Amino acid sequence: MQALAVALTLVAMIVATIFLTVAKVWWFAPLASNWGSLDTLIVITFAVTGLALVGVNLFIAYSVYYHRAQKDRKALFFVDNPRLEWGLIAVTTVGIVVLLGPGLYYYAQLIRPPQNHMVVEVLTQQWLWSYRYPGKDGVLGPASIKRFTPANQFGLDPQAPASQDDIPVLGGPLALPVGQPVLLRMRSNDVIHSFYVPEFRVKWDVVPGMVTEVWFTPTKTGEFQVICAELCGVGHYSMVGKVVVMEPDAFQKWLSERPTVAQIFGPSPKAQR
Ligand SMILES: [Cu+2]
Repeated sequence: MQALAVALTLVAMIVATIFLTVAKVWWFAPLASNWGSLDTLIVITFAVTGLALVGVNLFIAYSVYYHRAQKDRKALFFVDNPRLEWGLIAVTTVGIVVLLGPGLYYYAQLIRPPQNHMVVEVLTQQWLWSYRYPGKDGVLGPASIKRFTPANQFGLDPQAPASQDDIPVLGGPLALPVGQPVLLRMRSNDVIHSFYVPEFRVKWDVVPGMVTEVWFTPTKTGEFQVICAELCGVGHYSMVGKVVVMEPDAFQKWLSERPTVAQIFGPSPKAQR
């Protein structure tokens, strides 16, 4: 009776799992970037791990019920079974190759931004998302944590020529033109954070002491949320930012209305000369 209850519970779990997956009860947020391939990757992962989950649990349910303890029944003992072991090795190998192959293919794309990408810097700190646009020269001026002050949270060098036209946006939002590949160069002022926009299928760690990069192309206009996906202190839950994807004209207008470093800090002596 006990064995039957355990076996039926396992079968009920398998049925519920398949139902929740096929009915898409918990599913991806609507896609708003070029990374639809990531959804394919996750579905492949669900298929491989799902087959393993169903197969293993059905086998356990079968074993628990049909080989339950009974009077006068003796356990069967055998030392090894090479055929069974080689079979399991083969099945596991196929599973790992199917999981790893598409993942590596996708990763190779993820780390190579297209030629025509624009660059935006992401600066994280407890518990704020900030951004910096390189301005007309397309070059981000130097920045260092050593220059950090409450008035200069990006640690910018306001004297550097490349900094003059940079556009810092403390506290966001992150505005982006639709259809334009963007490379995020991300750094942190304090601890590890993680840039996560579910609709973009982008989740990438921001690590103090280094610059991490990720790229994507937003494909839909609208507002999205950046969520910090790395537990980063007591304010982690509130580390939410806004991303606004605009038509290219609206984006250029938005950007031209933001003050540049030269306007915020005053023009540098070098630039005046
Ligand atoms: Cu964070």
